[in-house]
Amino acid sequence: MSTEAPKLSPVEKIKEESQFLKGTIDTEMAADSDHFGKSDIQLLKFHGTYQQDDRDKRLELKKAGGGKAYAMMVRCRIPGGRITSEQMLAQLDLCDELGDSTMKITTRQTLQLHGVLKKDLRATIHRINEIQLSTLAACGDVNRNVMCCPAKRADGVHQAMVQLTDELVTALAPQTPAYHELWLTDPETGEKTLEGGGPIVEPLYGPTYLPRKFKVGIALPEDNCIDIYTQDLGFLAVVRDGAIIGYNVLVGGGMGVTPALKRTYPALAKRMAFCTPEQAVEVSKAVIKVQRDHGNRADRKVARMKYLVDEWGVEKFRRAVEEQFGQPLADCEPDDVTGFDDHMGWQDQGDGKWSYGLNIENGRLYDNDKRQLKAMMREVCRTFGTELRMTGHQSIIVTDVDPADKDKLIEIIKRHNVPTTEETSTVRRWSMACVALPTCGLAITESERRLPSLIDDLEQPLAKLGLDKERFTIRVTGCPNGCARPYNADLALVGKAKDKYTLFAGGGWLGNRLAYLYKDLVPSDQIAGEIVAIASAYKANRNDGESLGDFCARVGQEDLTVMAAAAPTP
Ligand code: SRM
Ligand code: SF4
Repeated sequence: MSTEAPKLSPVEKIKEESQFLKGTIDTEMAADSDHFGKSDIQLLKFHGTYQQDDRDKRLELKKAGGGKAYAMMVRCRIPGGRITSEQMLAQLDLCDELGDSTMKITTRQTLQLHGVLKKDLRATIHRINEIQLSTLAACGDVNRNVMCCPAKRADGVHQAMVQLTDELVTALAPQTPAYHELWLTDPETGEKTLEGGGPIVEPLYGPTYLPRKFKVGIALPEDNCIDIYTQDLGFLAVVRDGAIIGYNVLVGGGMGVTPALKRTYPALAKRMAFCTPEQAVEVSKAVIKVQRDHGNRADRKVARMKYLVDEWGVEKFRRAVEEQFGQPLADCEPDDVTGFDDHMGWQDQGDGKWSYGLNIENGRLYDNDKRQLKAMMREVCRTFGTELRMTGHQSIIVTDVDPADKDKLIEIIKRHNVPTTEETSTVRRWSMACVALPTCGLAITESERRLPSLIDDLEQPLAKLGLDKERFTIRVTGCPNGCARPYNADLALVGKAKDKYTLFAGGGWLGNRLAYLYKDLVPSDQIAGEIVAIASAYKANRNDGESLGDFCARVGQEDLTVMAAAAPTP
């Protein structure tokens, strides 16, 4: 048997030779071309930007003998989805001036601009930093945006979670000065135009960073709105007498799968150990170091930490973490996920102020003749000037609303023809879709552009079945990578082939169970019928108080197929 170490993936070499993510981005940026070369595309991800092309235009451009309509996606890092009104206004200006005039609230509580031309990239990232936001580590083989329950509450529990979020962001951020050199320095004079940047060392990551992307989330047992079981590293708050005494640490969640490769699969995180609030940052560093040193750097398809956790088993993984941490950790407390609050509608903050969660369909902010979401957002920001918080379901919470101003907020929303949360059907409110076409280079099918009409087709039949108030998640993605976390939803559609989807059932809104493959290659125009049949079977056969996902999980794929075929059409 050969003892030779497996050949490293090409991305490892790019990282190693990049001088801490500098590469030749600067030279390429100065070049005339409308797009970046292969190596720099990989490095740019760490700086929060992806090179894409408008896929709606591919055919037309090909026929005309031209290239591609290249543009950059620029993603911010917005810990816990917290953003000021000024920052939101500036982002909206950016999307109009340098982007494609729309903005996307992502499934990890942050914002994405699309359609930024290469020539405008430096100005875009520079302006984002001017408003005290960053794009560093929004993508790439590092820790990404830290998710945290976005509810604004006057209690110590939520404040402690926010504090941990910020501590993690600082502790796990890359230190490379390349970011500041590239985006925050005047290209002509070399003068620093914004402060920042450390020495050329990465004490946590080292020169080749992590084998793959890494994601952290913080949740409460009764409120798993950030989907803790899908994170590489999750901190589940353990609350006693109204205070967080520590966290159950979960490791090795992840959604991505390549169906043709049996070695890939979605996985729920495993409960590993308990840590105190004071230990949490060092524990997260220890977990990252274990993945840094032992994660797979040869095959990016199995490089996420979930594969290491599974290969070793959680006990061996825990021992390695404890070794890095320098002392043993306590066992998990019994606390586990029991609820999920999407924070939509009015919620009392407990300090005399109110928060209003507004459902933003698939997180897309745009203006057209029918709806003016951007204009609405601008007026809300200018009128209230308060902090906004983005949710893990691609929606937004306006915080700190005075009770006397509640009607004013609703009036602004309605005047821009945006449905209030109360006017939004339950099925629409609990659905979400990833970006997919036309910008995502990996999309196989439509997702964000398909879901609204699918929901239109479901609303009436669900009402006829008396299920219009029933809460269940429908999540759609344009490929199996799972950006809208489909594999733990009640129902999910995953793009598999042109206009065909795999239908999954049996996850649940709690997020702690994987769904099973119900039907493969369902044509787009048959999806609504399939879902209505499942809903009808659920109506006829459910147990008292049973949710849709629980029902599907209980009966299983075969029986569900039979029941759905026999269920009356509403
Ligand atoms: Fe994602 C890749 C969009 C959350 C799993 N994701 C991509 C790329 C960058 C496509 C690419 O690599 O070329 C997509 C850009 C599309 C576009 O046009 O903007 C993309 N992912 C998104 C967003 C914007 C979806 C959305 O509509 O909100 C989300 C941005 C989150 C953020 O702000 O950071 C987004 N992606 C997720 C999530 C959900 C989560 O993190 O909670 C997942 C599943 C969890 C996980 O990571 O396992 C996810 N994205 C992936 C994967 C599969 C990773 C894997 O382990 O196999 C890829 C492909 C890859 O990395 O190779 C991917
Ligand atoms: Fe693109 Fe696939 Fe992610 Fe959707 S799930 S954004 S299609 S990579």
